[in-house]
Amino acid sequence: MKGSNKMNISVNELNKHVGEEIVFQGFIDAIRDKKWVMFVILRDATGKVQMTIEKSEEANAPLLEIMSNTKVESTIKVTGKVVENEAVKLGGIEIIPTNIEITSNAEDLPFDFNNLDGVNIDTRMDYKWIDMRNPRNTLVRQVESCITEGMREFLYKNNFTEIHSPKLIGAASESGSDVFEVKYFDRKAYLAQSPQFYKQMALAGGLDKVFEVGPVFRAENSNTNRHATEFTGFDLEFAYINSYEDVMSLEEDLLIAGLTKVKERYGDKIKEVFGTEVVIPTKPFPRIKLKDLYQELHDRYNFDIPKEDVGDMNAEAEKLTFKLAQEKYNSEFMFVVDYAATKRPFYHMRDENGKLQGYDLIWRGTEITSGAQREHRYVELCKNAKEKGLGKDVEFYLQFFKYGCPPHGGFGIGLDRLVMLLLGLSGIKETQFLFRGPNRLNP
Ligand code: AMO
Repeated sequence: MKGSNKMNISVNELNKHVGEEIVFQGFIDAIRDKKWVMFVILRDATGKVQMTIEKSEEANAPLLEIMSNTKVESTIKVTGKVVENEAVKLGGIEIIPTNIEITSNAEDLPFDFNNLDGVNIDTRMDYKWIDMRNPRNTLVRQVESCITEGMREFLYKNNFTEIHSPKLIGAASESGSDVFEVKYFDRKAYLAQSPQFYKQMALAGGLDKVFEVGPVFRAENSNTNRHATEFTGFDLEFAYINSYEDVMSLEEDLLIAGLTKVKERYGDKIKEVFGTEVVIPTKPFPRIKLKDLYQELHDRYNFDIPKEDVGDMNAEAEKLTFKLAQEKYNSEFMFVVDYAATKRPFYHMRDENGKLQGYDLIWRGTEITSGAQREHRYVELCKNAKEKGLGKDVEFYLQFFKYGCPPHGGFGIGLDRLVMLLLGLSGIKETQFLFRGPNRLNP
């Protein structure tokens, strides 16, 4: 049976079409076959609606026949009338069909996506497209899209230009240790660990504010709840700054813009589904020097940073930093500054005393950003690179600073981590559209 060629109406638009004949397409969510009537719950990305087929109506016999031979999660095209009915729990409306076409047949599902408790996370990832049908997971994708939209909007408004840098590169982009090597015809190429060098190159090219949202690859063999081998970086860089304070200030505004958008659109739903409050921070976020942070963590929580991490943070320190941020500053965010230059990349600027002009931002116990003023002076940059023992690999990058390059700075946010923390999810596997880790390359 072929249905109408009218435009499809989605669930959230149906109430505008009461009394009209419409076409609806979606999944079959549930079939409740009663003595006198068959209720079919239909679902699309915007919600659920009831389709009601009266058994006493002779004309409905072929429709009932089709539905009796169809399993839930098959997809359907329905032509029918939208009718108001107070007794219907789903929005007080129902569709009375005149034509039904099954557009694809579903087999029995490997698990009940409506009840994911107890379903192994690996099984869920194996069948991600089924796992995603749980409305919780739809919301994760919507929130990720929404925060990206909010942050993008903010940057466009502030005259940033979006760029797209290559992910296949001829030399390791940040450091050689955690880079994926790929065969590139008869030579080697690498997957970009960050758009770092290219966003800076754009500034040397005369664009003064750039950003990129794109894939970042890290060959880190770590199985933590916040590491992936491929994630989405939200990176930006801008020129003519006075210090890394300008960079932190811009990041504050950017996050406030993104979080405000999410709260406006999904705040209530996030609270209902995840039990998490979207808190809009106020400027300025607290800042703390690493040395003072160590002291506070020692005095308050009896925590001392292990020897090998001195000059840097570790996971435990990040957790306690959140506690401190809440207790002392009534903030969920904390900027940590004054990292040891030896622990940070060579492209971060140091002042005349060798003090690093960079920072990390910790949110809800996890690092979400690294940022800095960059060393834009060719001679100093070459010196920093040499000190780190970086030779040939960064030669091409150093060239960007040889022919004039404005003072600048920027940062990179891990978008997956941002969404994970925003929703209070237990890990990055739950958060990413398709997780990539040391043991996962599929689907
Ligand atoms: P960094 O290496 O700190 O800095 O990365 C920036 C942010 O990316 C996120 N992140 C990760 N997320 C998931 N899985 C991983 N394996 C992973 N590694 C990092 C974190 C981190 O804060 N070029 C600099 C940024 C800059 O200075 O502009 C950089 O890449 O949230």
